[in-house]
Amino acid sequence: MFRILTAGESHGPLGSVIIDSLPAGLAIDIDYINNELKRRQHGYGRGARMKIEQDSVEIYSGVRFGQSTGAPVLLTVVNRDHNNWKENMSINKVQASQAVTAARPGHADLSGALKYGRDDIRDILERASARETVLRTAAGALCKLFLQEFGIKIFSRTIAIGSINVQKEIRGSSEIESSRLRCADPDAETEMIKLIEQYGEIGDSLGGITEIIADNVCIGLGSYVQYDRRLDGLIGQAMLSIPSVKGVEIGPASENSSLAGSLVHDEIFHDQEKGFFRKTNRAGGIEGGISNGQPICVRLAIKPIPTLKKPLHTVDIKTKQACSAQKERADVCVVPAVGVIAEAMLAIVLTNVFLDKFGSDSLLDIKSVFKVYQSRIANGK
Ligand code: EPS
Repeated sequence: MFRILTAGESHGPLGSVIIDSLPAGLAIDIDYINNELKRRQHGYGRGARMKIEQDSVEIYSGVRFGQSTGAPVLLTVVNRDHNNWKENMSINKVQASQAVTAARPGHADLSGALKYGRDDIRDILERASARETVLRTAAGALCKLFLQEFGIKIFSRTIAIGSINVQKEIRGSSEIESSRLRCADPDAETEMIKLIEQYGEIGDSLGGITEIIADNVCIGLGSYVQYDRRLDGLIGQAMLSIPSVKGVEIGPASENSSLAGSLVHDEIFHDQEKGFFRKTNRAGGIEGGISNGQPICVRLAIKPIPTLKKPLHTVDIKTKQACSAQKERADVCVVPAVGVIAEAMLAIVLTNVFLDKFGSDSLLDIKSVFKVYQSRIANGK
């Protein structure tokens, strides 16, 4: 079974990820993986931490002479900021540093400290931190390389930051990649940057909406036969596991909920050249828990991050006295970064269901099974 497992604290020496059951024979392009990490770090509204880190991977297993071998792949990413945290993150017992006791509303701080019985919230926030998503992005980059072998490409773009919405329908373009907010609407981008500046000045944070699209996905990934094999369910779980993501929609789901069924469902057509096809994609590429050959479209509602320079009211977990929440250095807006992380999560989910359908040991074998399947589908059977 394909799976990934990460380890590492935000200010620990490094993060690591094991990618288990990646098929053998995949060309591993380290520059591609590092570029994905760079894309995740990019984005106006990130805090000072992103000026310290220059994320890049080291590969320790599962790759030989530039190709995956089928063995578990171990990737690591160093936290440069660890140099400033050596004492505070010591593995060995040292003189205790100042414990964090003021829980931040909206973070894992209070529930985590109570659940794990810790009296220093740092034990919670170090692992709950979104720093962990650098490792998912690295694993997702390998999955993207795998999916590209079958023509599947994944994009993301910013749709809204705070109350400012993008008006243009552009995706996967160089404009998005060069935009500071992954947004190809320069007017909206200017307004968004102003808003992020304003919120940064007053010590507040901003959320938004991002869209992720997978193009050229074959028909038949996922299944309706069990609840935990439904592709939309798997995507929902993966997306909601990204810190700050609080809502997921497949296709224009909220809009569909207020329309008549006759206006929502994508009618089916057939001709010699195209085979079965649709003229619309209101299902967002998934029907009955299975990919239907249309682009998979996912939108995410992202909450404003909970670490605020303008702290909220809370309680000290030690003294139980009212106080202000812990002030940590923080980002103002993470919407562009979430887009890149969500691309990685979609790639991880699609790789999983793809390997489930077409086998998982050798890229060569998977390609031949895929070819036979594609010709059966092309014959409409
Ligand atoms: C994060 C807080 C900030 C973010 C961090 C996530 O880190 P710090 O507390 O060191 O300033 O920058 O994100 C990353 C380090 C990253 O690589 O994305 C949090 O509390 O979740």
